[in-house]
Amino acid sequence: MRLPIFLFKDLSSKLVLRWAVALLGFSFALGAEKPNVIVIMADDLGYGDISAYGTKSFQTPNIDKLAKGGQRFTNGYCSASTCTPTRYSFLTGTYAFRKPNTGIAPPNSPALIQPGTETLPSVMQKAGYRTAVIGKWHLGLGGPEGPDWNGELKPGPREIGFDYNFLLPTTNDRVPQVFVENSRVLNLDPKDPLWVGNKKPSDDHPTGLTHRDSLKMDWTHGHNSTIHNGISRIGFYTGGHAARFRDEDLADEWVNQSVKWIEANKDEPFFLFFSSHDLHVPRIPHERFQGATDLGYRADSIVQLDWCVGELMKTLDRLKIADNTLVVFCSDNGPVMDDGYADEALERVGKHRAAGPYTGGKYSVYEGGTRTPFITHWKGRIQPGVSRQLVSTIDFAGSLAALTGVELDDDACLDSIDVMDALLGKPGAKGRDHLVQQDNGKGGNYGLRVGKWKLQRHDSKSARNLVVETHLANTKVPEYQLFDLSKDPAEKNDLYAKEAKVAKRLTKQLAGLIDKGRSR
Ligand code: NG6
Ligand code: CA
Repeated sequence: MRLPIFLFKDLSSKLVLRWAVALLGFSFALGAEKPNVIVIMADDLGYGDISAYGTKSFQTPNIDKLAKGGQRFTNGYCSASTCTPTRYSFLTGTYAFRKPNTGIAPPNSPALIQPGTETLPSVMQKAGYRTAVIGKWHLGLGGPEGPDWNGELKPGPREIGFDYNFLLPTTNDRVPQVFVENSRVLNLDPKDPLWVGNKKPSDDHPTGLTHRDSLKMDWTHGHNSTIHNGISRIGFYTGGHAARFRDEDLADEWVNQSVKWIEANKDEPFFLFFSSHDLHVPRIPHERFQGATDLGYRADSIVQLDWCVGELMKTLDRLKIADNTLVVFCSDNGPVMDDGYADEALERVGKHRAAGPYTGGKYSVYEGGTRTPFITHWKGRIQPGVSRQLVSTIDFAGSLAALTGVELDDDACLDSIDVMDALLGKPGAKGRDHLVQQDNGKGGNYGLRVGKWKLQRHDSKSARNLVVETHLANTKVPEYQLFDLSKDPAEKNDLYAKEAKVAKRLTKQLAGLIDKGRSR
């Protein structure tokens, strides 16, 4: 029996199509690589804060080793100069300024990333990875009414792509001092429920104001509410005593939990977001690191962070997975000296310049706010060297999707660019051609980096720009400024009027990038 010719034709073209798709998929999968990935994100670490980036005031041998054996970026950025917006865009691949309420999250903040959002970890899950976040979260927990501290803290990381989480909920200068493992507060005694709020729970509740003399580290601004471990914090809490940790033990806990999780997942591709709290305030390093430097607890916390990096790398070597693991080291925003506690960071800074050659730091859209240490390391795979390519923490979603063979939906990760080849240090590989920087997202302060040019835009008249070299200062700046970073890395010489053509082009480009709602 002969099939009618049109049916045969139809069948064959369908088959050919199917083979073509299968073949394509096969070659795509062949091209895909699935190394383990660890992103180590420091907190408030500036461009000049480690010896590999120039400080001579103390040593960071483990991070230096990472830099020496991998690519050390001199144009590596986080996307914002405070924590929450950088972390939001790191995980979602979308600039935080596109979303309302993504500034510094308060203790009772609801989850800022909604379930269903494509995220860096959900991309990795699609690629077949096991995923975890261990350390500081600061992206809110729970539904619109905020976290149910004594119940299930959902949505949280596990609803947006992480298989496992072991967290400090916000920052350690904010209440409460408890760990969240998956969706629950760890070691919580139901007979001693945890209450968290922004009003004093009773008249006799001790605070940093009423019991200032009892504090082991004094506050300088804010941070004068509930006291735990001799340190007063932002916000109030009662109960949950069995669940509370000591500030001194945080770094050890992150390392222990990470080593345990890596050991348990070493046989599958894994993605670990190691979210250090060092060197955020209150800077209370473990006793064995107190006095490690001559600069006080701020630099001692950097040495503690360096130890953490060393422990993670040792673990990879011990498990013989270092040559199959891409390690990234970065920061969530630039440096700050006095961020609310009297820890002598400024008094003992000496010749150390936390932001390196750059002006500004945390809270600022000067380069010091977002240009930070940025290192990629993959033993045997990334050739050691220094890269001048422009890369940002916002690019990991797009870059790792490309590496692992996951196709991003058009409406996902709206600003995450595939710069994987640059991250891997491939010769001739290009990074981004532009990058938008922001501060905390409330004031409308932006930076636009294009080649050697840097445009600043300050929508608010009272733009805050903290200059770390001297003291916390509110500097008044014009609405627009333009700098040539090749000649003026410190952004001192405003060329906005003199270079009118460039100024006009970049002003328009920045407005377009903000208004268009996406840049990918
Ligand atoms: C500020 C805090 C500062 C720090 C920052 C968040 C005061 C006076 N200042 O509001 O200490 O906690 O928020 O830092 O309370 S971040 O790195 O998490 O963005
Ligand atoms: Ca931070």
